[in-house]
Amino acid sequence: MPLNRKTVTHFLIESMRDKQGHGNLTLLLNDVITACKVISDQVNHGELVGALGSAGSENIQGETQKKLDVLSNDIFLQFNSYGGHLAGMASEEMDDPFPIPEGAPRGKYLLLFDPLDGSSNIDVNVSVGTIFSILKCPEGVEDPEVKDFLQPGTTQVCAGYALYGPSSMLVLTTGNGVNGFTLDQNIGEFILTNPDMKVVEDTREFAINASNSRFWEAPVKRYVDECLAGVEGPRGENFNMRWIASMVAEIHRILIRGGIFLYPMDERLRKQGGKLRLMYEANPMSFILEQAGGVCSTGRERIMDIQPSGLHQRVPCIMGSKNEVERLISYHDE
Ligand code: AHM
Ligand code: MG
Repeated sequence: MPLNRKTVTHFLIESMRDKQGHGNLTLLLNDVITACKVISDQVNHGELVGALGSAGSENIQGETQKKLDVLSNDIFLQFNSYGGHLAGMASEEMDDPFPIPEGAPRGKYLLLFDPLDGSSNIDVNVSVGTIFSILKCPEGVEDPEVKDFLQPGTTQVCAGYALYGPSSMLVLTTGNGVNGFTLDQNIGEFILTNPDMKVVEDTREFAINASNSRFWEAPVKRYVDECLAGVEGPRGENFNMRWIASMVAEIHRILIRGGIFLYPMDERLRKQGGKLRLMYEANPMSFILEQAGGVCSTGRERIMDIQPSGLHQRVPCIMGSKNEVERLISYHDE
C-alpha cells in the first residue's frame, strides 16, 4: 500500500480536529466501522461459515429474516453497546429501541441502522450493505424512547453505508461532503479512495423495479415511459436501466456515475406508505446524496424534511441526479 494513503480513522481525526466535542463521534464511528468490518468478513465467507439461508424468523415488518440479517444485527448491537457514546440504538430488524446494557457507560448519540440491506441478494452472492444514521439524543434524556428517535433527517449528525461487493467500501458524511473508503483486507483498514464524492446533475440511467409498473402513479408512469421511448420519444435520448434490488449498491452506483433511483409510491404500497424505511434507509441515503449534490424526494416533499411518525415508517423514494429528480418532482406537481 502506498505510504501516503489515509485510513478512515486518520481521516476522521483530521477532519474533526477543530470541531469541539467531535472526538466522541470519531470514537463512535470507530465502533460502527469495526462492526461493518466484521459483517463484511461474514458476508465474504458466506456458506463457508454457514451464514447463508433463512433464519426461520420474521422481523417487525413481517419479512422472513435471513441468518445474515440476524447475525449482522447482533454484530452491530454487540460492537456498539459498550463504547460509551450511545444513549440507545434502533434497528430495522427490531420492534423496539435497544437500550444500552445495564452498567455500560452512556453517551449522547442515537444510532439507527439497517444491518444488512438488500438481503434477498445474500444467497445468490450479489452485493448487500449496511446503512446507518446517527442522531443526537435529546438533551436530558437518559433512557431514550421511540419519540426521542423520531427526528427529521435534517437533524442527522452523520450517515453512512458499507457496501459488501467485489470490494468492501464505506461511504460517510458528517455534513461536510461525502467520502469513500475501500477495505484493504490485508491490513483490515478502510483507506480513503474516493474523496469528495459528487453526484453528477445529469444522467441517462434510471433504476426501478419495473415489475411493479401496473401499480405506479401517473407521474412515475409518464417519467419511465418517456425514458423508454428513447431517441424517438419526448426526451430525444436513449436511457439505460439498472435494478440490483440492493439499495446500497444502487446508491453507490449513483455516487460514482450518476443516475436516478426510484422506489415510488404505488397502489399496492399506499396503505403502508411506501417500500423503503425512512429512519434506516431513506434518511441516511438522502443525507449522503444531498451532501454530494443530489436531490431526494418522495415526489411531493423533501425526504429529510419529513417529521417521522414511527420508527419503522416507510416512504416513497425518488433520489439521485438533480435534474432528473427535479423533472419527476415537476411531473408530480402538474
Ligand atoms: P430489505 O431492507 O428488506 O433488504 O429491503 C430493502 C431492499 C432495498 O435494498 C431494495 O432497493 C429493495 O428492497 C428491493 O425491493 P424489490 O425486491 O421489491 O425490488
Ligand atoms: Mg433494508
